[in-house]
Amino acid sequence: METVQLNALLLVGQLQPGDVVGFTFFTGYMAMFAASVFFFLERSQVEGHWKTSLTISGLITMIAAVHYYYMRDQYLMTHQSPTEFRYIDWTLTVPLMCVEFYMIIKPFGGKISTMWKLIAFSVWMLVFGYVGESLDRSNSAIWGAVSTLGYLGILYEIYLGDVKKIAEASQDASTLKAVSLLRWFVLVGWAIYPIGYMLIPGGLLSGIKLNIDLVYNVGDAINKIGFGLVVYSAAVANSQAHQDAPVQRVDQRSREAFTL
Ligand SMILES: *C/C=C(C)/C=C/C=C(C)/C=C/C1=C(C)CCCC1(C)C
Repeated sequence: METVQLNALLLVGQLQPGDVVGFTFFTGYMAMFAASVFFFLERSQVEGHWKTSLTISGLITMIAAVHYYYMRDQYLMTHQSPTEFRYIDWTLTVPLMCVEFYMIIKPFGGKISTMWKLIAFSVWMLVFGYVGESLDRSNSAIWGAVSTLGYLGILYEIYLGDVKKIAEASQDASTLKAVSLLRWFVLVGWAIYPIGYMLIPGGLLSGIKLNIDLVYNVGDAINKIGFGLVVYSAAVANSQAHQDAPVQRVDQRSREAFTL
């Protein structure tokens, strides 16, 4: 018992040479942390509702940073997947990404019910994913299929449903660009997760020698930081467009004054 405790103590924070997965837990932690500081500080550079969008981007990476801190230690001690922390993190951050979509379309008539639909689909996706990955691993394929229905629901909403319709009706260049880029993250970036999930023994890709945490860690870095950066660049572009507008008006007025 004592040796177990001592070993546990010694292993905390110890990264062994060649531990690629452990490496990505450290990198992931630091990158999420740095991204949060960036998003929070940049709030002052943008206008109006974009401030809230940047706050949410910062919260997403901050929540992830805290969970990476715990996941990293658990992984180093046990060399097992920290599945519980992983799903707690996703349960908080994925709905916040749905809120980001809502925040972007809200000024153009986006409805709160659209946000709740997206959140409901994401909770469905994650609850059944967790059942398959932790509680009933021998049936992971079935639970994975059920979970995928939630993922498809999100894709439907953003590619064909409310989010698409309102973004198109907005005729606002930076909103359209942000929505179409964020959609790509959900279609391509989020597809990394079911691929990782299929590495579970008995899954479609279980024959492939690839660590599931490596896949999830790479997915998280792309999707949480990349997603936040897209929101950030839309925020900057939109705020600059707004700042330029009054300047042009003043210019015109002074030109008129001059000609009079
Ligand atoms: C920051 C974390 C993100 C964006 C996590 C996203 C997670 C998913 C899109 C997970 C999807 C899954 C399926 C579609 C089926 C198999 C089970 C999951 C939960 C891995």
